[in-house]
Amino acid sequence: MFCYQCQEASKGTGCEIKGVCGKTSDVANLQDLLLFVTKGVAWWSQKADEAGIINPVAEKYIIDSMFITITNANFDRNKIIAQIKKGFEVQDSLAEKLGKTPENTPECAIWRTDSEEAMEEKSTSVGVLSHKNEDIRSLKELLTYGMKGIAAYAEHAHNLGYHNAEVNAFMKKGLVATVDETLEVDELLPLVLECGKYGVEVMSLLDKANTESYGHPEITSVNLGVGKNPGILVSGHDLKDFEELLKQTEGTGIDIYTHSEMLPANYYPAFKKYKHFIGNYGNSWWAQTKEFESFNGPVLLTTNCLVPPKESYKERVYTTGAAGFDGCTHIPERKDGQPKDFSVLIEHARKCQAPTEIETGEIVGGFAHNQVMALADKVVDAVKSGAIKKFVVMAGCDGRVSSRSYYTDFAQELPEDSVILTAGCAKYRYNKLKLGDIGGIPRILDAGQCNDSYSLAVIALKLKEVFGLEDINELPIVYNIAWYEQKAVIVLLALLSLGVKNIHLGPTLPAFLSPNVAKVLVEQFGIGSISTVEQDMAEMMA
Ligand code: FSO
Ligand code: SF4
Repeated sequence: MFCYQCQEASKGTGCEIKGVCGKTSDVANLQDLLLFVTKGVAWWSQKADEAGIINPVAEKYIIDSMFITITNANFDRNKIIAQIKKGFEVQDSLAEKLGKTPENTPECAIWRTDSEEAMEEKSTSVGVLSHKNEDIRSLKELLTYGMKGIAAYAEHAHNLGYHNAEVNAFMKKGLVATVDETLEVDELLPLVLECGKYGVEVMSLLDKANTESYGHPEITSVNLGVGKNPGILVSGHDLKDFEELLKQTEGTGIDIYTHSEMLPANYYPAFKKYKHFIGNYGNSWWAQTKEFESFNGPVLLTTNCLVPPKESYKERVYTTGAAGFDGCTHIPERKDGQPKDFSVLIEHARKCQAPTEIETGEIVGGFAHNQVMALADKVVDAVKSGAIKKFVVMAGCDGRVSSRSYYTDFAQELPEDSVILTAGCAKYRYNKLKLGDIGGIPRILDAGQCNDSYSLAVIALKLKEVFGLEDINELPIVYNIAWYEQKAVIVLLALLSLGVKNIHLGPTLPAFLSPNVAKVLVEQFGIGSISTVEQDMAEMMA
């Protein structure tokens, strides 16, 4: 195996024996093969588009498969093999509809086998290192990881019935580009930036899907304590799953709590009406090894980030959608427009004790674009009067490494006339600090999940308009972003495509950036790493 797609890549270069995330070498290789087959599906699907054949099954397959290969989503070998086989079927059906095999068909579009052994063997030769030139490899992987992020957001939008044909078309174009051996660095770079543009598109689509389905997030005090009933804890990002579970547990005596990236579900009007929705339990994804234990009841992972569960609570872990783990019960997909069936979780919860309280109190969130715009006058006045001197975007992901305490310290040390704009699980490094408010505006404004970084961009663009500025970089906004997995990659590319410059990215720069590609990002976009809190503070607050 060789994988370097996330921030925790072993030794800062790549995992080669086993993933730091817990992914075994065979699963890592099979994920590479799944991507290979998905590229074949993209190739056939593009040909079908050219021939005017509508093929939504292929488009959904691409999104599902890319999402499955995201860090910490799916560790289930059998599920990945089944998805590879499904890819062959999707390819065959497109080939049949087209009638003849076009010329110059790439290997990923014709390779087939029924045997697991042959899959294992092939899987070792189609991974990241199959690209020999390190800059080409770097750009193709950067593009691939950006598209994995797009896939995740497209999947959530799809589940709510929202689609964007242009995003789907770009996914195919991007995937096909990764198997085109003729493309040079100067042809791949624009594709990476184009990927960012579709990142904005897909986040906008998901924003529309979420807000039209569940209302605009609003300022909310989220309870951190627990009730007396047994509960189900929901993690991941999928709001449709969350809604269906809320409905199915109503009146059962089972309470519902959010964990990690599901926290922002508390901010949506449509979910507030459920009395058995108690609040948020615990912190960001990596704290689950302790917090799932003390929760006592079943846990539903709707997406990543799943840490390989300990035996002590593994039988309480359920997965659905792109998430999967060998030995954990998987809740099947919706069929014929019917909701998912969560009855096994509900039955399980009945036999469990109520959660053990690990904290009490409340945190405030719900500052997505609509809510912030409702406060626009206040915000603009505070900027004009000098009460707010800087906005600091600290969005992104959290992770396990101890050096991430940098972000807690950074938030704590920020001058009192600065406001943090956040989204994603990165916020757990500072969202429980008592940073106070500026004239009623809290100093930490949480817009929501990582995809709600879109809200932060909307807010920035609106402020640019209000202040009559030419360039988004003239705003008193600095960016100190933490990354972990591939959704943060698309958030970063999306910001670059909006023209945002001088983003600080930490805690370390991606291992998949070759020195030359990193140099381009530094020269063209001023991307920088982080150093010490003191030094970065001096630079960013200047
Ligand atoms: Fe975090 Fe995980 Fe949302 Fe990621 S829970 S790390 S960027 O999946 O997607 O922020
Ligand atoms: Fe390693 Fe990250 Fe890849 Fe897991 S996802 S194998 S931790 S680089």
